[in-house]
Amino acid sequence: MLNIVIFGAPGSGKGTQSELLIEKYGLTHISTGEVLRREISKQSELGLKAEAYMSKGELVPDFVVIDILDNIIASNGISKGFIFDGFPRTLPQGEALDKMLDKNRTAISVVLSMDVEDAELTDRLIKRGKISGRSDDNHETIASRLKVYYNHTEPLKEFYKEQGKLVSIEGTGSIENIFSSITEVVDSLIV
Ligand code: B4P
Repeated sequence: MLNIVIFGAPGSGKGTQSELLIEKYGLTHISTGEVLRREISKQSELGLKAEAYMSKGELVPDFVVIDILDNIIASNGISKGFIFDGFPRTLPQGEALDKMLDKNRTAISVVLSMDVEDAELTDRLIKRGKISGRSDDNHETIASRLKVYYNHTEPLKEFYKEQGKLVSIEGTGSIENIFSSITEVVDSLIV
């Protein structure tokens, strides 16, 4: 199985590159952000809880997203592999993911860390907000999401570096060129 974690700050291109990866490698895409946004649009109990955090740029509590992940992995059974997009975002989520995969006798193959400067991240998210109308893509919320990223998510880099799974990807430039650096890494794992 090929299990890819696509990792990076908000706006670093995780969702964008995941779409290309699914198409090329036929993996099952798991985006916790998308799952949560779907629940918000349904105004489900989970969605209403999640919205309170997301609209402020905060992370949804670990136990909520870990539970979501556990259910998705269990209901998908054994596939060709997964792309984890936007999960894990905290150390406890990283530890939980290792356990969930281990339970299914598999493991993370690689963690692709998308490197992009803060000014570029903000610029991209502001642009996306104008098109998509996403309520968390405004200056104030973006600043808080970046702060949350550096405080809670970035420490995971060390966790994966110690496991020998972290690969840094230059995340600035054309979407095609970035994808081509990613496929170089992924193809080297397949052959
Ligand atoms: P996510 O949905 O994961 O979204 P994101 O981090 O904001 O964006 P992403 O990195 O996917 O950017 P994209 O490719 O779209 O999270 C949203 C929120 O959900 C979080 O803030 C949190 O509250 C909550 N959440 C999700 N997962 C959670 C978890 N595990 N635990 C707790 N809370 C969780 O790219 C952004 C823009 O840039 C797009 O418009 C794109 O077109 C553009 N772009 C991409 N690549 C580009 C390039 N190379 N050049 C120029 N523009 C580019």
